[in-house]
Amino acid sequence: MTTTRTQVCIIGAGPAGLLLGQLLHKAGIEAVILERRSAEYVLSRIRAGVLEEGTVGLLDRAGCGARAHAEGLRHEGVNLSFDGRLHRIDLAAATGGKSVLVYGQTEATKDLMDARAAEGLVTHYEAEEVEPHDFDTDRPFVTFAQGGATQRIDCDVIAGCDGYHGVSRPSVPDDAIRTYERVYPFGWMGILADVPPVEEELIYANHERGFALCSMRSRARSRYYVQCPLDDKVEDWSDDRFWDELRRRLPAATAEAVTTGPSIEKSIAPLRSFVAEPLRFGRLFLAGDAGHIVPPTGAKGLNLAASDVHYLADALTAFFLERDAGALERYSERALARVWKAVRFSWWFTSMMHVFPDQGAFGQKIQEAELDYLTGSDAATTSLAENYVGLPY
Ligand code: RFL
Ligand code: PHB
Repeated sequence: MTTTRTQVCIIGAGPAGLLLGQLLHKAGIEAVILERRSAEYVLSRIRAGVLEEGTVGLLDRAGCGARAHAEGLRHEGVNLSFDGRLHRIDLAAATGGKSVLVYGQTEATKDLMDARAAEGLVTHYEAEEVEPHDFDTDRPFVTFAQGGATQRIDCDVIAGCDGYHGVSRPSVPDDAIRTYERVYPFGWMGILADVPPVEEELIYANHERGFALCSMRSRARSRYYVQCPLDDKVEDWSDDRFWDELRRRLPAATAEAVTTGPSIEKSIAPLRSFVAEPLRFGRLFLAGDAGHIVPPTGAKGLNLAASDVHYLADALTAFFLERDAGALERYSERALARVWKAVRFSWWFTSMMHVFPDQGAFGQKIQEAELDYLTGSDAATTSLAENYVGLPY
């Protein structure tokens, strides 16, 4: 077995792991990343599309923000559709000029991967049987297999950035962790197509047939979603069926303006709220989807991964450069305070926009009344807007 040493062993090369690697490198702290999949596979997962200003700021700090600024679409508003009409929320007016940046997770991930490669930093892709050990001591290590050989990385700290299905969280003894969960009784069927988006800004649509979302990746590439039953398969959704269903859930004028075209990607995502507490176990730290999941309705998942990484990079910098072990102790509490607010927002937005099995005509009317209130009240609009653009760190 070959043994090497680093300061931080990061498990997972998703946005959380890659961003943490860059921020640590900028601070002069060494890190190695272990990723189960190939780089191409990681880049083929179509996921988030909306970045908060704080997330873009972190990409800048990591030296990776240039393309996001050049190619991302700055949105100062977002649309809500309900009861056959479209209502624009002016995010900038409600938040003193804040906006969001529409820039695909795959692009941000690629920028982070490219920067890592340019600096010659080590990432082991297709690492198998990754396992964290002895993180309840101050000499943790991680083992993994590659090309049939087992390798060991000795480190000071392990960062579990390996997503919801990763190995880090399950390595923690059951009695040291508490989890909170809500599974929603529906999923999102998503489609990517090289057609111009129907509107300049996103549309979140409440409809009695189910939720729909009109999003985009660029002025020439659209990303659309419709709420679907959990047991639906991608094969159940021909392109024609998808476009018909999407249009039925939008106001008539918007539906008519939808440009359809062949899909280039289709997938179904289940919806879940999940939080693990705490996010620290001795020298093992969870960040991003490894520690919490939100339904995509508020576009918060990737942004929360970024804010965790912000707190974790700060704590690790204080630990390694200033010998401040207290910073590590405060990480979980600091990160979770922001996480729970985003979990609350995503749950609330999901509850207001989707058709639930038991909601009936009464439930539909209550949702419409809430949306009417939300769009008619400055206080309620401001509350939605400040959460949507992202709460401060
Ligand atoms: P990731 O992206 O899941 O990356 C974890 C990485 O760890 C690897 N891994 C392992 N590596 C080594 N050993 C193991 N045993 C491992 N197990 C796993 C995985 O291969 C992977 O590369 O987690 P990370 O970095 O925390 O990032 C989180 C985000 O990816 C996620 O929160 C967002 O995609 C959620 N999300 C959205 N977030 C937003 O902020 N805005 C959005 O608009 C938004 N839209 C979405 C979304 C997620 C979606 N899906 C499919 C769940 C839309 C959808 C449809
Ligand atoms: C996306 O573009 O994939 C997207 C946008 C907003 C969301 C979720 C997903 O809330």
